[in-house]
Amino acid sequence: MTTTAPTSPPTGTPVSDADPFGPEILEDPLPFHAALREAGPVVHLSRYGVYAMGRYEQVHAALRDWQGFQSGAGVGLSNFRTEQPWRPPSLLLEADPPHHDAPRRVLSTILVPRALRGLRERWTAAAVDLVDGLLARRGDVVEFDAVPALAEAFPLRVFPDAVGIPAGGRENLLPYGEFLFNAFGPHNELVAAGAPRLPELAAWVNAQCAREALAPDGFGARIWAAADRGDITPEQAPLIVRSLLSAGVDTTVHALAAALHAFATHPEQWRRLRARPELARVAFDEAVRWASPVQTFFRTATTDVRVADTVIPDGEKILMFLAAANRDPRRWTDPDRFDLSRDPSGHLGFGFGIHQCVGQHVARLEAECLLTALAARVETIEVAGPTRRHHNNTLRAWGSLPMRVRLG
Ligand code: HEM
Ligand code: OVM
Repeated sequence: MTTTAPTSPPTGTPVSDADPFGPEILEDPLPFHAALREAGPVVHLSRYGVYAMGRYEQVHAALRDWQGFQSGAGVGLSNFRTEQPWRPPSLLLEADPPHHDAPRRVLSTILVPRALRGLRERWTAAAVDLVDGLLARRGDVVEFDAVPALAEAFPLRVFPDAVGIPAGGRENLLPYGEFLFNAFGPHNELVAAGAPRLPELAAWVNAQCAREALAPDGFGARIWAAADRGDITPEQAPLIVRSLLSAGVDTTVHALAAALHAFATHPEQWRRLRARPELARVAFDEAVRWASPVQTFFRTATTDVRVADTVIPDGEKILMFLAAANRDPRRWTDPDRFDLSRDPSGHLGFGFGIHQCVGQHVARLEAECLLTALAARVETIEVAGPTRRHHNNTLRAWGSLPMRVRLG
C-alpha cells in the first residue's frame, strides 16, 4: 500500500494555495467560490492538505454518500481519527449510522412541521410585538441596525423558550455558537479570540441540558421523554439538547440577517413579498440559497473514494462548499440573482441526505413569522449606511446592517 503525504494530491488534480478561512475570502468569498468551481470538480487546498468541492453535482453526491464520506471523524478540519475533539462529539452532526439513527429519529419527530403547529400563533404574536416596538417610535420613517434589532432579537425571543431553558444566561448562546462554528475551521485567529471564554460558555450550555434545567413543555423536555421511553439512553439526552442549543441560534440569526439584506438590496422583491405575503417561506429558502449562512462542512473519506478523475485516499478531509454549489451556474439559472419567482428547492443551504438540517422547519417558521410581520407594516426597506461583515470560519454573517424603512 502506498501512502500519500497529506499535502500532495494525486497528479492531475488542480491545486489551490488560497486560504478560504483567511480574512480576504471571508470578507467576500464569491470570487473564490467561482474559481473553485472553474478549477475542476475537486481541488486540492495545499495550505490545509484537504480536498475541496464547489460544484453542485459533486457536493450533492458527497452529501448523499454517507458511507464514502463520513461525519463521525468530524465535520470540521480536525480529524477525530487522530485528534481529540474540543468537546464530546455531537450525536447527530458528528455521528454515522448506526449511532446517528436513534438521536436523529427522536429529534426529527420533535421538530417535524406538525409538532411545531402550536408554536405558530405564539411566534406570530412575538414577531408582531417585536416589529411594533421597533417601528412605534416616531414618524413614518424609522432607522435601525437590523442585526441586533431583528435578526438577533427575534430568534433569541422565541427559540430558547421553545427549547425550555431558563431565562438567565441566554446572552451566552450566541457567543457559544460563534465559537463552535469557528471551531469547524482551522485553529486561526478567530478560534484563538474565542478560546478564553470557552470554558465558561461550555459549562453554561452543558448545565442547560440537564433534565432539571428544562421547562416541562419544550423541545428539551421532549428529548428527555424519549429517554424515558427508551428511544435513546439517558446519557444521550443531554447531548441531543446540546445540539439544539449549538445549531439552533446563530444559524437562524445569520439566515434572517441574510434575508433582510437581500430584501434591502432588492426593492422589487420586497414589493413582491408585500403583494403576496405567502411568499415569505420561499423567500427565506431563496435567501438561504443565495447567501448560504452555513457556508461549508467537511467530511472524511472512509476508503479511497473517486470524485470525477481524482481518487481521494482513505482518511483524507474533504471540504464541501455548500455556498459555491448554491450558486453553481451548471445547476441554477442566473445563480447570483435573488429572485422570489425561482424554485430554490434542491439548494444545499440546509445540507442534503441523512444529516440534512433537522431544524429546518423551525428556521422556516421563525422566518415566516418575522418576514410576514415586517411585510404587513413596512412599505420600503433600504440600506441606510455602511454595512459590516462579521467573519466566522463557517458562517456567512453580518456584523451590522443599518436600515431605513418607510411604514405603510
Ligand atoms: C444540520 C444549516 C437551523 C439543528 C444542518 C446542516 C446544515 C444546516 C447545512 C447539515 C450538516 C451536515 O451535513 O454535516 C442550517 C441553517 C439553518 C439551520 C442554514 C438556519 C437557516 C437549525 C435550527 C436547528 C438546527 C433552527 C435546531 C432547531 C441542526 C442539527 C443538525 C443540523 C441538530 C445535525 C443533523 C444531523 O446531523 O442529522 N443544519 N441549520 N439547525 N441542524 Fe441546521
Ligand atoms: C450539533 C450541531 C452543532 C453545530 C451545527 C450543527 C448545523 C449541529 O451539536 O449537533 O448543525
